[in-house]
Amino acid sequence: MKLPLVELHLHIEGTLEPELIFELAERNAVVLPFATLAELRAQYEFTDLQSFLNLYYHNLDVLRQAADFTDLTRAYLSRAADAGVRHAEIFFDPQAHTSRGIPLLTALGGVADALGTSVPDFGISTKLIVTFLRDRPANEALQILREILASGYTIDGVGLDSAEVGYPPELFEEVFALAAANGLRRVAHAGEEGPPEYVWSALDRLGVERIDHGIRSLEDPALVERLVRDRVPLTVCPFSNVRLRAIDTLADHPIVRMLDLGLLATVNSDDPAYFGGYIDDNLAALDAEFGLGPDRLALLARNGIEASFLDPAEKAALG
Ligand code: ES4
Ligand code: ZN
Repeated sequence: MKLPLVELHLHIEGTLEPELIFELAERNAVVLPFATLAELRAQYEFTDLQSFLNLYYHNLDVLRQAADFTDLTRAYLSRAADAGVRHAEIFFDPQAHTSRGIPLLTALGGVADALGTSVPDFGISTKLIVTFLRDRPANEALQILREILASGYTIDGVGLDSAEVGYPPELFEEVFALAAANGLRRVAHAGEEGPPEYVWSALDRLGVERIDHGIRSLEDPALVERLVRDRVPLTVCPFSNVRLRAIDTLADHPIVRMLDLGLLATVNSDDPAYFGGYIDDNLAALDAEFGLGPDRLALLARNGIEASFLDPAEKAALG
């Protein structure tokens, strides 16, 4: 029996596989700067977060109509079902689309359409977390959140992503306060490339319930103590950390140390089309590298369930 997996750190835009880029380019008559899949794949060598983000935002140019967003999301759900994912809390970056002229509700509507039938079609329950690009103005994020709240679409939470260093969480206090006032769950990328201070700020100024990545928290023992005490989940993405050079090699990854410290660490895929695999691939590689064995693999699966935004009865039903 496959472990019941929960995916808590997955950018839907980061599941755009090279084959689908070419298919959508043809559908929408977009001229790509790459002639072949091999030429595109040759771009997937990253030196840091920004070098990845440049390609990630660029490739999104092929997503034009609501159906494109639906197809992208359904392709992810299909792959996730194969991995044993039973519940996914999915990030969606509105500004990656509005900033290039795609209407907010075209993009959001297309994703929401696919999520609306994820249980009957794929056996996966889902939540939708709208993530704001921290390297764009907080006012723009506020405007988009207000539009979503007025739109009739239901979202479950808000998050913060994109280039981290130089864009501390507290810039988004007003956005997160509005989200909290509307009953939305709150998460933020912090401590990916940025310092432990950004993790403190995400917790104390934005009131986030989970930290996305958070690997640099290990540099600050007082922060580790806080995260352990409050059982604040960290959504860790090993392949991402290695491919974006936050960690040298998988053998250097601190996931086992995090578990040993008592942190509520989970394993997730981030941008699987870019980083070499999905949640099952991440877990298999960690198992091969560290000999996790069935007990620690099961612990990681249980941590994912605990760290989710499901209610207690739904958590119990999963595992
Ligand atoms: C991201 Cl790996 C990562 N970090 C920050 N922002 C992102 N957006 C998509 N992937
Ligand atoms: Zn991420």
